[in-house]
Amino acid sequence: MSEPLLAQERRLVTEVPGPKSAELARRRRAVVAAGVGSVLPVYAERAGGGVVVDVDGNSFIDFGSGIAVTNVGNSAEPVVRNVREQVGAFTHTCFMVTPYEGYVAVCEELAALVPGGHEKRSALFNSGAEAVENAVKIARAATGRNAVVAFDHAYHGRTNLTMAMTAKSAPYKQGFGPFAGEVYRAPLSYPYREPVEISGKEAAERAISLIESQVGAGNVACVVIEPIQGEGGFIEPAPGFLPRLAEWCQESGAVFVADEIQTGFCRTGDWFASEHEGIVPDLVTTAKGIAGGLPLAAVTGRAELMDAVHAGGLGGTYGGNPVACAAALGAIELMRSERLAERARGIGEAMSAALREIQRAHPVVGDIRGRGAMIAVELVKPGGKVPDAEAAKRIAADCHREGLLVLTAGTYGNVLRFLPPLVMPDHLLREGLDLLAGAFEKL
Ligand code: PLZ
Repeated sequence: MSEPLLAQERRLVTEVPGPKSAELARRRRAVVAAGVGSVLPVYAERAGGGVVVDVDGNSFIDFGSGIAVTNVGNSAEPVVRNVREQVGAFTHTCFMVTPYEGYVAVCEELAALVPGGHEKRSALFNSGAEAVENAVKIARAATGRNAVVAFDHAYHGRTNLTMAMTAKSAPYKQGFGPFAGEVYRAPLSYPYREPVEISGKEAAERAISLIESQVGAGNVACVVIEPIQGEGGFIEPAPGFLPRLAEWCQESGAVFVADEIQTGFCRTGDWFASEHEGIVPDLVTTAKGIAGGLPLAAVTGRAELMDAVHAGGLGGTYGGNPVACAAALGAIELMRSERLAERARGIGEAMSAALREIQRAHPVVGDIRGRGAMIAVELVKPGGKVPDAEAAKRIAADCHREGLLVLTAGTYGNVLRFLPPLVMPDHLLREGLDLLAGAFEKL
């Protein structure tokens, strides 16, 4: 790998936020809509490898990757190189007007990387929500059916259709209805919170029974699920849940859509989280990690489903923008050459070991879960499983003050999630985990 662009160190030179960030926050209040939030009130100046450096010169260890986007690190060399070259050549023609090679090359990579040996096609978009919307359009066109099944705790985006598919009301849906119709919610497998122990297969049958009775098997266009839920709190269904759902879809003629927007591109220790149980989804949605920070998303799937849509039925001005495609090709190249899936597994082992240590000393840690470099802890009031969102908020705030960027998640806001860039040097990972342990000590 090329030299990291920035000193890979945690460094605090002012209070957090520092004076320059405070001044930007003042300007922001006057012109930026209040509905757009930020986790940390520091303003970024540079970022690279495993750190984000703010305008005051503070360097934060990054356990967030911009919400699972910069898997290859920020400003990764092959991404920067490809983007520079592409910007110099042309920035946009619109693939629907004058196509270009980068789009085709990204679809070739997707055909090779997405699970399954079948013939595949892809269509490219700008954001995760747009990919999910298009997966639903494709499933409806291909099946001639309407109903969409999503799950408890799901997150699929903030557009009208994807808001309907997203489970959590505040902040995502509150006040924004009415929502799109024909979206139905099924119960998930959430091992930590099952009232009685139930296998993955049994949890799948519970969901299937509800779908068959309340939606009708013959009405289901698609079942959409995150193999490990992201915003929902890194909920990993019990083994057997996903395979049974996929099998039911096949039996019923419904399209099985894996939303791999947060889990994809080496994050969980495989190229895609579906691989863990050998699932071959009919359609896969990707975004985030695909392009090293540039906006790009895709729907990839069985040729006969994808090609069921009439010519001109899919598109958008910027979908598969050439600069974003160039970035994706650089990011994928680096994931391959640096074996980032393997690296994610190593990060996962280090994080899980450190978190188990923390759990032994702090009963507030109810559950540790996730896979690869996508690990979370669910915090509860000791002695039971009552969610403790306040503890999550306080730990996150302490980490931020100490120079470690962490994110929260979960339906109850009581989950701390860790998503370091997969290129993070070991010493930063260790320092971050020590800071986290320190924050639990102070709680
Ligand atoms: N599907 C599984 O994780 C985006 C959202 C952050 P977009 N998750 C981060 C926020 O609060 O807006 C996400 C996801 C899964 C779809 C999406 C949507 O992707 O690129 O944000 O539209």
